[in-house]
Amino acid sequence: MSNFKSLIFSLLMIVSYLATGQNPIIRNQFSADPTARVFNGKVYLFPSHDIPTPPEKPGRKDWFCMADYHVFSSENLSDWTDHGIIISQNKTSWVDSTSYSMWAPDCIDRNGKYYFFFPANRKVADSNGRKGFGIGVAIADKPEGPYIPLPDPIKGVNGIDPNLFIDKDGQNYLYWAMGNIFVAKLKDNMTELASEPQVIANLPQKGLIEGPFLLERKGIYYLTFPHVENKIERLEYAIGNNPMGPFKMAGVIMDESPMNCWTNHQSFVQYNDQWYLFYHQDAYSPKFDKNRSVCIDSLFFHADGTIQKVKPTLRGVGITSANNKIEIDRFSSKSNTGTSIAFLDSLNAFNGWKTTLVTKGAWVNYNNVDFGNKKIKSVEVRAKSENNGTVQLHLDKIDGPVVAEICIPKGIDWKLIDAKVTRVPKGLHNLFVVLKDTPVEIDWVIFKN
Ligand code: FUB
Repeated sequence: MSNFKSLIFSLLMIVSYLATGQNPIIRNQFSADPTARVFNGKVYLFPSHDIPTPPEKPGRKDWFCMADYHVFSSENLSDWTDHGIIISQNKTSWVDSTSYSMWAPDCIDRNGKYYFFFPANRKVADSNGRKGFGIGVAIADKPEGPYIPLPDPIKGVNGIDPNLFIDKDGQNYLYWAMGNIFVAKLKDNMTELASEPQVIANLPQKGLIEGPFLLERKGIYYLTFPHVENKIERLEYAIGNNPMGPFKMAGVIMDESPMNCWTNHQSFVQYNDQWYLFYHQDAYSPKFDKNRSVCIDSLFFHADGTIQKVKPTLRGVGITSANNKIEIDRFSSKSNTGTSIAFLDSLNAFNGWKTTLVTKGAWVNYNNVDFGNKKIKSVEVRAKSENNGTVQLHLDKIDGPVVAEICIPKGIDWKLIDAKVTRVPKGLHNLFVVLKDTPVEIDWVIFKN
């Protein structure tokens, strides 16, 4: 293949990659610190890109390691397109290209341009003799890029985790962290401060070191951030009536990670009339929490404007087409006993998980499967069973109508098994997979017309 052809081929491979549904939403790489934004009717995701530490990285090997940023987009919050690398430490002149320090970014549109803000370690000290973290800006005409980084980081800003907010009166604000949470106004060129940085007061004095994200709803300004109240971070917020504060602590948005991931990092979007919380966990790397993965769940407000606590789910958000692989290990609910979830391949977590139904009557439920309006004729299951196990597929309720019964022939290898489907009503249904007899392992389920 010529170089040109191979370049086009690689680009197509990146652009056509779809990470289908459920949590985590990005399934071909680690992703963290998600900032989600709605641009041109689509949701764009600007996360950090965690990688396993390469041998050439100087310093700590058990620390965050990030060399570049990707951008992703989705119209349905289930299928995510990876648009590839937009900024990297090797191609940004002010960044120390050996630092692997491309931490939490943000992006915002202003006057027809897209401004991508990202922290990284400076190559040389600034005019005050400071090396450490600076915050750079890269500019594009489209959310997917290409982004052109400015040659220098923003003057007067030392810190991490930039977050942008444009108020209704058109004033731009930049938030960031460095021991405290800082805010300053930004000029209309989005690249220079328009006011002296000020520390946001009245926030927790201990354990608040990073991750500001400001949102406004119905005249209330919500300053959200991760905070260590106990041992690891949880998501909290404070409210005020001005983007620069004062703010008053208002509550917890998400408790500490059940997987014990030390960090969390949040952003919020309203899309098609629903609010969503983007956050991260360490689902693909439970033993090393510096390799994280972005998740989404729905977010709701109480009538008084306070935020309802969000419980992280595996199912996440969005509708799954019955004609796509339904990964039932990302279940919405399950029986109290008799089920277990494990990696398919402990050496490659990105291959995903399997569900084991162990005891008769054990079940998992996967919500919001769209069966469309064409007749469903059959179902295919990737499964195995050491003793001819059988599962039944029910719709809508655990004791709802049985639409298929699938016998998995005895064997130790994964098999694709087809079964006939009867009477599937059109449209959206919840799917229940119930074990009829002896144990089975299931990778996915897919329906066919
Ligand atoms: O990803 C590196 C750092 O971890 C981020 O900048 C923080 O917000 C925390 O998630």
